Amino acid sequence: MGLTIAQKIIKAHLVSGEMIPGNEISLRIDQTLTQDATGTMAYLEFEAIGIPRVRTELSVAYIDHNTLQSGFENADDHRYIQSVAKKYGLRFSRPGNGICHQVHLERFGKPGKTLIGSDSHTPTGGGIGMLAFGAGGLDVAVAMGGGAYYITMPKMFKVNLTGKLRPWVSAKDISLEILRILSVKGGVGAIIEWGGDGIKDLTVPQRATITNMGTELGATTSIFPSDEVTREFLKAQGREEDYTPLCSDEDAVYDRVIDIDLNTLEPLAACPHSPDNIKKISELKNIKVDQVCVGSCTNSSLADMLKVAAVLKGRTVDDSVSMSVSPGSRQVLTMLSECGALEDILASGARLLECACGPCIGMGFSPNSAGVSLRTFNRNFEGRSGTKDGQVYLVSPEVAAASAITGYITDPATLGDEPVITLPEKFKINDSAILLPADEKEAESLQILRGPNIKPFPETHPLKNDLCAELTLKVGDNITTDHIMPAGAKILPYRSNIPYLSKFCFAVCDESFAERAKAAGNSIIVGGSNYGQGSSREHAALVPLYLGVRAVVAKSFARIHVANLINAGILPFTFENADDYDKLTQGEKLRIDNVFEAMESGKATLLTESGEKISLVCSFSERQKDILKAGGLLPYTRG
Ligand code: MIC
Ligand code: SF4
Repeated sequence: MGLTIAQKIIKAHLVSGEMIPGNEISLRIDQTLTQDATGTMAYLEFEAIGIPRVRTELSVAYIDHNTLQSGFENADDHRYIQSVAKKYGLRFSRPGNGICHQVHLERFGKPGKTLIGSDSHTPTGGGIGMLAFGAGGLDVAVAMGGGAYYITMPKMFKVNLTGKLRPWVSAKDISLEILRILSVKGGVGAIIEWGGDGIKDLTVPQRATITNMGTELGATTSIFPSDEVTREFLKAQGREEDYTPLCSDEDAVYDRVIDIDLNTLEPLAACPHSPDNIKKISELKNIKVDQVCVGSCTNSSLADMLKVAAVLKGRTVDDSVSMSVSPGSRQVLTMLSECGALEDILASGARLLECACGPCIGMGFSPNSAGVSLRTFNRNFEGRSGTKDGQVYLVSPEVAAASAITGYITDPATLGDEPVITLPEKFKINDSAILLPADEKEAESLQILRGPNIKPFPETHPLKNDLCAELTLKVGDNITTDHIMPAGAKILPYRSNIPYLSKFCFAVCDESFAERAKAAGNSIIVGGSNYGQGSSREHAALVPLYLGVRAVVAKSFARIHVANLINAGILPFTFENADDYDKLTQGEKLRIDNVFEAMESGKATLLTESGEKISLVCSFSERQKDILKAGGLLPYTRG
């Protein structure tokens, strides 16, 4: 039987396990990346593991999330990460150099390699034929130390693209269309391979837009073949030698095949507050726009920026609209400036923000009260923008620019012919903002620079056989890690200070949760389906651990979050019968007895205060059982 692209890469990197969907497998990891919001914790964990030098082919520490530096906290964390990178053998991408995924694609990504990153959009690398996964910081720390990365062997989905995108329709619309088809849970447990005749016209940055947003499907990752388009991109980045062709076998078998005819696609939008709440732009009539933001790791390539500049050229942003543009990297910004397109953007009245995540993670540029914000980003979860009642729509750069001009959600086709943009044959290469590590000898004497914002890792507890705890919070379906551990300019500086962060845990859903959980001592959270979707932030597990959460019982879990719960020593259980969710009431006392036995049999019983017995299921590999018994991955790894 032939193999899919992902199966080929998995086979070449398999350390343990059988490639049977549902089985736990582990993979050798060639490259890692971190960003600063998850990086400080990941490097503290790496230090705690105690390995003197990273053992990957390449590890890069990016600074792109917490670039506001409104106090000493971020500056201290950046200095800490820089000193770690220099000592332990990582490259360090300075603040301002760009968003991790964009820079990694430009400068480091290689077809056929494995990459894990402490950021859920690491699958962006799939645009260049990498097998790239988002992971919790601890998993990245272990991989940096040469340890394998464990996943559940996924199913294989294939999306066949036929035809050609019509004018004004873009890669973002393909991402939104697949979200419409599959929903935010439709990719759970699967790797999505993109193929068909239609991909030959998609450039690497367009492909990367699609693999980036595959994260919103809940997919393990997404991948494109490595072909002539890939070679051209690598050549333009001055690294054609990194090219290797990669495609699936003719007789590869897929669990599901989805066809999309590009000729029929129209500009789309994900409406508030979920990336799968898809409508056609043509259906969104008379919606006044207050804010437009172009950028993020989804749509900040040179081509995206040139398109926006071409639409804005000779026009002005409507008086009622505030518009921001954040190029994805210093390379993009430099080239935009050199070709004069930056002038067109500035002349229109748009504001230029630095090459960083910025508004995407609520680092400034929050919308006005109840304001409608059109963003070329990948997530529009409630409150993520920093404005709780902000109405965020996810759209393509083309729709964003057209709407900025008119002040209403606008189909760009109403502006006339789509401007033609030309991409350079060679990108401008200047890696001066990527600092190299010290050599091993010099590294020995280097000091790690720590600031007072770095607080100790939460206390871990070896697992007890009986669990008696209060149900301190009951939440619904599709709870995101932005609900569990919000981000934004006010909180992000404290990513290395779990006690401080804990005050904001679940604040979007229930401001009194943190106090209640602390008072309860031990607690259980009950959730609906797809619990923990969204970001890879392990803080969404470490903070509950700090607050005494010992188990989460849900209808189903998102992949990275459930791994983070286990890594934090928190038990994830699912309802055997989803309707039993309704039988539980916040505030009641719950018991789960014989936890060790339950881990072996895969079946547990939850006893409620009223004497009700609810059947739960769990499925842990031997390794996961040992991690849970030890009280988490850190005590397990330390031994
Ligand atoms: C996000 O887009 O939500 C983030 C911020 O990039 C996160 C990482 C984090 O929380 O630091 C992600 O996607 O993993
Ligand atoms: Fe940054 Fe937004 Fe991309 Fe997350 S999704 S890495 S916050 S740009």
